[in-house]
Amino acid sequence: MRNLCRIGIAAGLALSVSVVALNAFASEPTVPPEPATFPAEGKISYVPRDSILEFKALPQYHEPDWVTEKYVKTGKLPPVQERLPKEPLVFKTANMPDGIGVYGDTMRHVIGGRPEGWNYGAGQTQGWGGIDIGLSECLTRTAPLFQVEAKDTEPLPNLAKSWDWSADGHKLTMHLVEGAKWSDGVAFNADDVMFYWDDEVVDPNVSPLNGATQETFGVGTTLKKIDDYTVEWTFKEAFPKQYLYAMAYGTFCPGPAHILKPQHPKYSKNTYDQFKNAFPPEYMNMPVMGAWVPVEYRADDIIVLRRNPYYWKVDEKGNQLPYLNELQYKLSTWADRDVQAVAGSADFSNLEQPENFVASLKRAAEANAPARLAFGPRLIGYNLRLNFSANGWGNPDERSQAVRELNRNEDFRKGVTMALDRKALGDSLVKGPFTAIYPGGLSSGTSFYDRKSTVYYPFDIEGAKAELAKAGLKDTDGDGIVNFPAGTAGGKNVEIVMLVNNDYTTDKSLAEGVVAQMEKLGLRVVLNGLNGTQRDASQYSGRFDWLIRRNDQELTSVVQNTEQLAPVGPKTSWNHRAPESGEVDLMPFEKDLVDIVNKFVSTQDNDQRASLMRDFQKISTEHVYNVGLTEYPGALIVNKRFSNIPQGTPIFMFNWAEDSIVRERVFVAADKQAKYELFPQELPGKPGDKGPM
Ligand code: BQZ
Ligand code: CA
Repeated sequence: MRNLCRIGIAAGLALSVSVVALNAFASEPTVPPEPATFPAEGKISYVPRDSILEFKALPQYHEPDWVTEKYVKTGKLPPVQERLPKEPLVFKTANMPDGIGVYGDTMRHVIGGRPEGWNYGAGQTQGWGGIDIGLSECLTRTAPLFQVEAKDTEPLPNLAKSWDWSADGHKLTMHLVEGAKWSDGVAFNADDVMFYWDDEVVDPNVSPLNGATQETFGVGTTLKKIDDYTVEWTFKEAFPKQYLYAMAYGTFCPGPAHILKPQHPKYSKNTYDQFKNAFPPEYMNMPVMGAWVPVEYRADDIIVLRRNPYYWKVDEKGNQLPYLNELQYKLSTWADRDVQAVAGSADFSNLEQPENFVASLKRAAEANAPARLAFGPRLIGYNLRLNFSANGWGNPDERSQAVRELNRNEDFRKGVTMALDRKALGDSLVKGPFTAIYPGGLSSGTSFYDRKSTVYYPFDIEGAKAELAKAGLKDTDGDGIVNFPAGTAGGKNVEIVMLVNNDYTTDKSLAEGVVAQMEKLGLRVVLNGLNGTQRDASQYSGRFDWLIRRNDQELTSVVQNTEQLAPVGPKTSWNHRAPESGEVDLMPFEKDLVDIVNKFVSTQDNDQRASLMRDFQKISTEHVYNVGLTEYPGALIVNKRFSNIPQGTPIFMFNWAEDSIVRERVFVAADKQAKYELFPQELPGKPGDKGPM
């Protein structure tokens, strides 16, 4: 009896299991598995925020001897103390890993982008890879904050040397560095700040690079000039200290108004296009506040920048920075950047494409390896983003409109996310402990991440098909691809156009993986592969159904680019914006996300902020606001001859490592200096000159 009974129970169990399988219910949502550990080096030694820099006058100042000999003594430049502000920005020696540096040498970058021109404020890229980061100085600075504990973090002063809140918290008075000059010797002041705000951010016909809009600083926020070195913000919320992050790189980096304003349509006969294109890559010596000025451009070959003789930062001995006389940007590919950095023919790379991990690790492990390679936290992630606009953003045709309606259908989104075998996607990039299952939402490497608040719909192809059926999709002509319902887009097969950045092997690998896995689900995905610049243009204008995009700061730091977490304004979300004339057609769960982000911005209570981000993570992953693909750690590769590279610098957090390592403080010890400078003892010329002075 006992045996029979046991068989009976076993059979019964088997039967019940198969019955459940037959119904093919979607597998229950769960939390993502604990990611594997990997060999992360470089523990960060945290420091107090105010141990990094200060503004103060010093008893004396110095410059490279050749600048004195060749330029000051010949009357081409005023003495260095006249080229510095009353109180320059002083980097504190205690925060410099290798202390006070010496002048000389160059840092050789390799980039995969190409310069459109120097008009950053009107949306032109200079090719990325740190070139715009070095040229653009912004009101505040956040990248070096990776070394400051999250709880006592506030953006660092930069062009804004200090700020005060009004008693009611609705006004913020900002004091600008006094007496700083553009690289052509013209004074920097509030007119530069106001031109950027009024004529590039608020002007609806201009979109600065990295997409700042008025809503980036809060709906209804205004800014006005008080005097040459004082501006005043007015906010709807009280004490929205969060916006100090938006005043850092990417979103508040003013250009030279004395050069830009005469070309702006408000002050000239130029069209907006003519304004945007008024400073092509060939236009040399564009005035900057950054440490180096472009003096040479050879298409598809190289951009060379030379030290800015008016740079407004010094070390505690009064040495005017930067220590490095030159930066080079070799115009190649992103993959080549890794190869050249480990080989020693270039000096820097953010190792962010897993396809290069093994070869880079091998080369860097060799005894005579020219470069140091150190992994940081898992902060590089990719999302598949669905265009949620059903009211005209990007002017969709009938097919694309029908896809957007599907994108807005939660059953459809669950089907898509459950059809993804994320383990296979990660393994297709690199085998080993690096990649992790990433359902979407905040990066697991950010301090706001909470795995238990992250909803993960596990890989379940049958369950995914059942979700598509619930969304009303059937393969009515039996060719393996589901069809739109009759009367929608002609009842044809569902075809989805997916925008991808062709400049990265990783973007293409993931895109091909998604296409293959969606085919099994019964969706036809067609790739639209464009280079970075064209991809950005198509994405900003909403010309996509689906988009594969590497995560930006809002998901890797939360406090930077926070407005990009949800459609808090007409043009803040990556995948849901307003059409030219109209509102963002928010879905109910998106309204919840917008509320959470707005609350996050206007509270400084750390516990409440952490709780709000847990709510954000739960709602955004439960409703599949974006479809996570994979995430993994990046590694910083820097040539061993450089000093003052902070231990454990992440390649990406508040910003990229080109910002976080504070290049203006990096130096090469005299006995290690190489003869790589292409314009030794040269300084930038006048704006528009062909080359160095
Ligand atoms: C880092 C970065 C510095 C942009 C860019 C590029 C653009 C995107 C993104 C990265 C490159 C490098 O990223 O990949 O390692 O050097 O430049 O800006 O992907 O196409 O639009 O957001 O930062
Ligand atoms: Ca079909």
